[in-house]
Amino acid sequence: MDFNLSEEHLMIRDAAREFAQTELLPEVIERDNKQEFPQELVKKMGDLGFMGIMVDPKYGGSGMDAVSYVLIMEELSKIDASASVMVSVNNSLVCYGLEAFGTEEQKQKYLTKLATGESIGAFCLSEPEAGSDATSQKTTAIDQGDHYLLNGTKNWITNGGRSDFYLVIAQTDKEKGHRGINAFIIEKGMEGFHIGPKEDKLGIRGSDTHTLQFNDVKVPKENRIGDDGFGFKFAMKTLSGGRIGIAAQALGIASGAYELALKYSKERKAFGTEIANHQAIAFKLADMYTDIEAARMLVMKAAWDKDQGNNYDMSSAMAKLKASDVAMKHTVEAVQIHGGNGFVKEYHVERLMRDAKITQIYEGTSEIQKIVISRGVLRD
Ligand code: COS
Repeated sequence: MDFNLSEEHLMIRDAAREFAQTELLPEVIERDNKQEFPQELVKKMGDLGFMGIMVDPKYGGSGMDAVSYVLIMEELSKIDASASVMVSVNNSLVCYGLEAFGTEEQKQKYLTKLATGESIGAFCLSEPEAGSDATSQKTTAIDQGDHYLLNGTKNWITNGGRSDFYLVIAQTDKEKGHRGINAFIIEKGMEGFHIGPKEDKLGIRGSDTHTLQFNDVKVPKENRIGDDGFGFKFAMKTLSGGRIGIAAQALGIASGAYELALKYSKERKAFGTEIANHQAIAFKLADMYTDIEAARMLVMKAAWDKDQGNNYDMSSAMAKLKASDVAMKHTVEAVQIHGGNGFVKEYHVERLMRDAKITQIYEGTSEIQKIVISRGVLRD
């Protein structure tokens, strides 16, 4: 057992840290206020290889492992969770989904652009009445011989307005239940595909979240991913890796808030000394550090499982459950340590607290993670 990071991993982490400090930090508050994320920054992340971290270089990716992915996600998320969710969705839902299950033609046509950051992707599973209950898809894709006819609505789609390619889950044969669900690649601009208004959110406000509408969209047969009826398993397998990304995002939000609270507590004075010298604050820092380290172990274990080729359904669910709870709990504590300043935007911790909440919700709520974990425990 070796808990040390390799030289290569340390270099990757430092590159992500440098990028986050120099490129993301300067205008992160403005982006949160204005609810936008500029295209130049997406391009820069693409140039650094952050948009196709685990993709084979033959498809334009960086060919790194899942541990590297987690390290990059943590560093970006310490500063800007809106940037990191864009990276996470593109990498672990869209690129992974296409690389693992797409045809060679689909990889050449779509993955090569997504992995370099030339194009961005979105993953469309959630619906007004099917988020956690993912088998209850109301979006339909009816087989018309040489194409499918897609109709329905998808909600809370990350990268929804700015993506070029969308992986859309839809019900082809209702009689067959989850075995009648398919996944399709939809291109922006296809007739009948409409992008709805942007959501006004509590957190990750820089990230671009939309409702999408599909009205009689003709989807060519070759845009289906996998065999007929593979769509639900495609979504589940892809989300297992996505949960490692969101767990790493939560870890980054927590450790970013911790670092700010630690620094602040060594500078701010009260009762004649730095507040870190008061046990009330020192114990909070101790709890934060311990919980963050515990979350890091679970996140790294999930990434390691993926790199080893082990099943990571359980480990990714445990990592996301733990890291998102730690992020929520300790961003609140970071605000508390900052006192009145914690409530003010320029100190960053209030944004991290708002950003933390979504990590307990998207890519499977904490309650869904407990379903996955408890089923695993009871099966063993
Ligand atoms: N990998 C491969 N197959 C999987 C799988 C996985 N991780 N998880 C489930 N499946 C398969 C099952 O084996 C089953 O197939 P068979 O009937 O052929 O055996 C099928 O999928 C249905 O599984 P199950 O019966 O467990 O479905 P449930 O309706 O009980 O739902 C949960 C299972 C709750 C785990 C699933 O719906 C889920 O993860 N929901 C949350 C989805 C989500 O993350 N939404 C957020 C929006 S996306 S940002």
